[in-house]
Amino acid sequence: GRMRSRLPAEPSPIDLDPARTALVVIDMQRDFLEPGGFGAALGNDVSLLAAAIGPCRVALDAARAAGMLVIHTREGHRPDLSDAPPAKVSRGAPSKRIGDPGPMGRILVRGEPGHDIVAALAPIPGEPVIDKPGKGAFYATELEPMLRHRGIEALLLAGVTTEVCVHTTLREANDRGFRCVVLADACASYFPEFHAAALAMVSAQGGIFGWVSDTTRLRAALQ
Ligand code: TIU
Repeated sequence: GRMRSRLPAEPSPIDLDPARTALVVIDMQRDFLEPGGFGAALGNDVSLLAAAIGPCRVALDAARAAGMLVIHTREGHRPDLSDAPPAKVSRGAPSKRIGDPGPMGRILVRGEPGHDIVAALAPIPGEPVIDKPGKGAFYATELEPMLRHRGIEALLLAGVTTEVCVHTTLREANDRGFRCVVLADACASYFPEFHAAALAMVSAQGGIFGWVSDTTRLRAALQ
């Protein structure tokens, strides 16, 4: 990659230095993408999230080739659920609650098969994985010092779901001064209308939360 890349985006192009930019792939876990996990237990059609897998792979390949820092996140809890707020565990009327046994192990629990990142997007050696108890990747994790130590000032965000964990992380990052680009096609939601609205919210008002681009434009910009 070149020293700086101009990425076409909404509401305006954004200049990125690959050495100071990180790709953050959020919660591309079996628990959200496959039947029998947390997403399905909440009553969702998990097949809607499959659309993000290919674009996440494009983003990973482009970021890796450009020598960018790549960070993966996973939402989940300790086996004793001591880090799970009771309000989160007891909320709603899911078919299975956090910690209950399912076909991919205990729902949303670290170390269980369902907690794994889908095989197509497996982290490679040298790529940090952030385990987070909340929706945002900054809350109760080491993500911020990890980024600061490496001089990162811009984030490319991908993963699921657009309006929940991607947006929460985006808002946390924006308030901490990181310039954020959401890669629209590399994100997905159980609610297509929420996906569209969440993206529109980012770039409205001159980019109130940041920029929206996609993996086609990212790949071209980083070549
Ligand atoms: N339910 C839902 O849309 N999302 C989550 O619970 N977590 C993430 O977005 N990762």
